[in-house]
Amino acid sequence: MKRNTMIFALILLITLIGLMGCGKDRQTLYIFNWSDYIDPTLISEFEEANNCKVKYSTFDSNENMLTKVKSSIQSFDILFPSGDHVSILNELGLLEELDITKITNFKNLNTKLLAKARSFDPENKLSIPYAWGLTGLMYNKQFVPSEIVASAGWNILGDSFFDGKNKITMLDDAREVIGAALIYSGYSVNDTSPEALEAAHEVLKIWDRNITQFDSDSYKNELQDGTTWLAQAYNGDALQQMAENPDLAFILPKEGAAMWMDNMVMLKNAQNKELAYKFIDFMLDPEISKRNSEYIMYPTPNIAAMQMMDADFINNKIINPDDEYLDKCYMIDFLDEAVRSIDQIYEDIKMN
Ligand code: N2P
Repeated sequence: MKRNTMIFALILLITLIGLMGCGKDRQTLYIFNWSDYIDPTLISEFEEANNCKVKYSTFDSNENMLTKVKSSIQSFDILFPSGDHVSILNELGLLEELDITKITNFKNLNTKLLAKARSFDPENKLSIPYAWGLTGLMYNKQFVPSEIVASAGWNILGDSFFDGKNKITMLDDAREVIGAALIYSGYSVNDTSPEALEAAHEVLKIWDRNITQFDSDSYKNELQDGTTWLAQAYNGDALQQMAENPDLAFILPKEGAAMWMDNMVMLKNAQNKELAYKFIDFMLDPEISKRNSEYIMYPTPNIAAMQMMDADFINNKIINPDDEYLDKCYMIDFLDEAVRSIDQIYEDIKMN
């Protein structure tokens, strides 16, 4: 064989081996997260750094996530449930107990928030706090006059200004909807006593006259074009929209708000546990976590990242309300069987 032919054959062989190897080594990580809840550039960076593929899917409520996870033939490696749903997934036996020694950046987490997380994950072994926030109201200033929103509380949802206009939406989430009515009625979002639920139910019947749909995603576009004027919304999602449209604004209702923490969990039947650990660790890197938080506009429980945040982020009262306001907020807790009465009221309101 001539020398050139031999070199060509050798290069061809090396390329073929390389291609075969690459195809075999390139694992896929399946992630299921809330919509608008990650900086997409981080996904490609992770893929490149780990020579892998990430199949990234999104959901718009814990309930939808749970239904998909329970029924899907396609399983996921990592999910991002809220605290109460960490408990629900665990009760169903679906969660992997994490080996924290594999998550070197775990040390960056705020110990106060880890303590809060113990209400749904008693040993901090099933879930890694990812972001937290509050649920309030977003509106379009072009359609809702300032006198209507001045010192607004949750009862703006029943304001006669909106009568017959069909311009209000609430989230498609039983805990959030009943939670808002509970807070307005002077109860905690976790109060399932008959008096509390009765009061919340009555309030919701009034609000419902103005509510056109229970929806956790399309309201974001609808607020831009005037299809919706006022919507129950998550604070960070609202800030993302407000950054694009100066007509949009957010209200932290005066009575207080529901609060939640979303978390990364690994499923017991995850196909790629090692890669899943790498992803969790990657997201906990202070620089990565800072970039992500700035993009999604939610505070991170990563204290090392928070310490590097710009003053604009830290001083933003929608992201970081004063302690005085936080004292009026209630973390949505796991309720076990008692959640059924909340679901029943929600179904009743949706049907009528
Ligand atoms: C992300 C909203 C997540 C907040 N778009 C609800 N836990």
